[in-house]
Amino acid sequence: MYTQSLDNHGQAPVDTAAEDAQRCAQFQGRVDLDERIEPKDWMPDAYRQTLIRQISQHAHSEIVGMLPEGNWITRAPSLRRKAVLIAKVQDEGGHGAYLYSAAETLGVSRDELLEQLLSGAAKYSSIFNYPTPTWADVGAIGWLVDGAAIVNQIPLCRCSYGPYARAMVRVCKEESFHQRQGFEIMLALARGTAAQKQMAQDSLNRWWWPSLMMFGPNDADSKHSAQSMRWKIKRFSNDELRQRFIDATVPQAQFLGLSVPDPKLRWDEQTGHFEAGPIDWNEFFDVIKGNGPCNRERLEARRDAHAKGAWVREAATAYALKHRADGLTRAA
Ligand code: FAQ
Repeated sequence: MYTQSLDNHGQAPVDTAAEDAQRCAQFQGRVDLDERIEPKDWMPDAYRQTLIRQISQHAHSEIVGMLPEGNWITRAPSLRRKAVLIAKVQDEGGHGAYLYSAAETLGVSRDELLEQLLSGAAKYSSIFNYPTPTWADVGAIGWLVDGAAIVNQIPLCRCSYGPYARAMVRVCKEESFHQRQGFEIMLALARGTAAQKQMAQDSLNRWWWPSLMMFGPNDADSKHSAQSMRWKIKRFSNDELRQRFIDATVPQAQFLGLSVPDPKLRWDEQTGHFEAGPIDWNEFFDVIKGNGPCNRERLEARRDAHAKGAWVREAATAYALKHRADGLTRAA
């Protein structure tokens, strides 16, 4: 399509469609060469919007993800467990903060993103809509949920968008500590009394299938994967990463002496992979539509925390304005 602007000063008309196609081709060329895209670089709008969607959903997941484990801070079974759990939950808050900052480099404001979360318009990971009724759930979250997060996020360290990739490097280091603390809780319970081992088994039963769902729908139903892989935002498909997680985690469950709650799970000698039974996708889609066991509770907790933090934001704004005014007075 030709567009001729009124102030073109008699020059030849600009073919914006052709110009855009050329820029898109150049952009894809940079991606294909594994060059990092930085905030001030030209990028197709759809690439920008895909990143804003994925990074903000990821940030919201970290923030909402503080709630299920935060529930156990006051009831951790020892001072050491309490200190470790506080540090872990605080790390998740930090991950949320880096990710909101990475999203802001794409031209969206943190206030806008928070509004989308609090209004219920934005998605966050399905996994955080499940309850944590026992201490073993804290172990299962660390072992399985952080374990799944690592499998998903290690390839994101090579994502084509620089600020997201760099944030992921630190996040993955911390997730690795989180996964180990979770596994260590499970190990202590699995080697404890019969009741403790049962508690560990029950939590594995609760978290196994939702952890597999974290990787997103099957490849055939994943509407964003093909384009995100062309742009090297995603490096592997949902099913590839899910399989990687199953292959790494089943032997860990065997080491713990716990049973994976999947009667169809079997080792396939030919492929060299564990073959899992079918996932209940109705449950997954129900949870992401807002009908999981804890969706309402999680959003209410976030809204309540946001409202109670209003005075902190007001005080910080007043402080920043005062210092700006002081600076201007000194400069004058
Ligand atoms: N939950 O076409 P795809 C953590 C949505 S962080 C909810 O396959 P995509 C750390 C998807 O958004 C956990 N929604 O989408 C921690 C899309 O909806 P839309 C979070 C999901 O983006 C540990 C639709 O389905 N990690 O655990 C889910 O290509 C412990 C179609 O799906 C990340 O966010 C889901 N599980 O692939 C914290 C990692 N799956 O937007 C505290 C970065 C899919 O069209 C304690 N994100 N959907 O309305 C990603 O890698 C990707 O976004 C996927 C989904 C793989 C999650």
